[in-house]
Amino acid sequence: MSSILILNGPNLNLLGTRQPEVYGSTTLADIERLCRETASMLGLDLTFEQSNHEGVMIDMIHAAKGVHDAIIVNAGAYTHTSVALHDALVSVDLPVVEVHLSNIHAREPFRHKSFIAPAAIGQIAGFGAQSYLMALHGLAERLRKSA
Ligand code: CA2
Repeated sequence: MSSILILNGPNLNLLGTRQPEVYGSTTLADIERLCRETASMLGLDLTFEQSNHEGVMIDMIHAAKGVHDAIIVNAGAYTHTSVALHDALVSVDLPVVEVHLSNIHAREPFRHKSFIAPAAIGQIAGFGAQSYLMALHGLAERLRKSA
């Protein structure tokens, strides 16, 4: 069974509690539940993590090597700032899918740049919690083809 790490970055623990006009009323716990339902339907093992700390996220990415088969990452605001997360994702040599709840390209200019994108096989943005489920479907197909 393929194993996927879903890694969430800063402030995503606040989802559903503030700024519902931007991020909706779905909480991170709701997203985790939906991801677990989809993963079990697709026959994927799932680890779901969140950290507000860049270094902790980097440690989790390093620890994924040899344990998980792919990473789905919503790096939150670190998406737009972190060369270190980019380098960590490249270093583990696993398929990475970048996800965002909002369409970062339709928001403020400072959100248009992603340091994660060059380390990823693809980016899904703008579909709310569905972005994560689409990433799981895409990876399931990719991992099935490469098995
Ligand atoms: O759209 C996304 O998924 C983002 O990664 C969410 C980040 C944002 O910085 C990125 O540009 C796009 C923000 C995470 C959630 O932040 C909250 C802030 C206040 C209340 C609730 C959530």
